[in-house]
Amino acid sequence: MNTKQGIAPIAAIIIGLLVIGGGAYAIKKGVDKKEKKEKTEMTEEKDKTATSTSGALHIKLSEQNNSGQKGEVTITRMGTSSVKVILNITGKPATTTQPAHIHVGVCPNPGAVKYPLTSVDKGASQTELQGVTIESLLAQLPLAINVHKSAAESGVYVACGNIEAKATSTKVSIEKSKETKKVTYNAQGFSPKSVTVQKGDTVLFENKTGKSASVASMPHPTHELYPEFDQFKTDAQGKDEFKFTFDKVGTWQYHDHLNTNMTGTVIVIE
Ligand SMILES: [Cu+2]
Repeated sequence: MNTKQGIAPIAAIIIGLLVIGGGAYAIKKGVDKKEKKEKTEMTEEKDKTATSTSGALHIKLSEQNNSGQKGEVTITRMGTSSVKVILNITGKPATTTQPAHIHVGVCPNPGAVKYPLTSVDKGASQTELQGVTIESLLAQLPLAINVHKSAAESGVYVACGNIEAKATSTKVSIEKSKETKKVTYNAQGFSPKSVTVQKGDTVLFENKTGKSASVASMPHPTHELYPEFDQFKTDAQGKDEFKFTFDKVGTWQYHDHLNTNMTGTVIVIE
């Protein structure tokens, strides 16, 4: 906790500098893109590639009311008129599902619910918001994402984060270097159950179940959703550590081939 607080101011300065440059660029890009839409499809396609890196919003959720819970939200584009909101809570596990919403206003006391999200279950929630775009969200700021203790105690907030325009370009700049994210697998299952990475990033699956396991893409038993994503087909076969580099954008559900009830998701964004 202390270390995190220690680097926070430095990170904030770096982020600030990136945002000043990146934000202005992103805004200009956005305007350019709109204008180009009227032109040929080829131009549009080319432009999309150029701006796709600014296509995600990343929001940190801070602990509220000593809940022991904090988290992370990624909002990505889905097609042209909807977004996917992926929320992960870390820290103290909840004993029940936890309602989550995008509210009007700012933390720690946001106002009315603007968009309900899927309740957080075992630390994870995914929602598709139809008719909502990253641009329309940014146009409605201030907005905040809030997680509640339980349906019964929805008045108690456990984690909250403001949606900020700067998040658009920041994440991209920081994560341009290839990252490795860790997923731990134990008797309770995969944790975090859903991870979001950028194309080219690596996920390390660590088997702590004490039993043999083999991570593989859905569906069982063919694994054809992402055939290469199959521990048994790699040199990590039979090992307790399996590293896989995701170079295909998409939502990749997986399971333990030897215990098919155990499932998880890797979301790969541009
Ligand atoms: Cu399988």
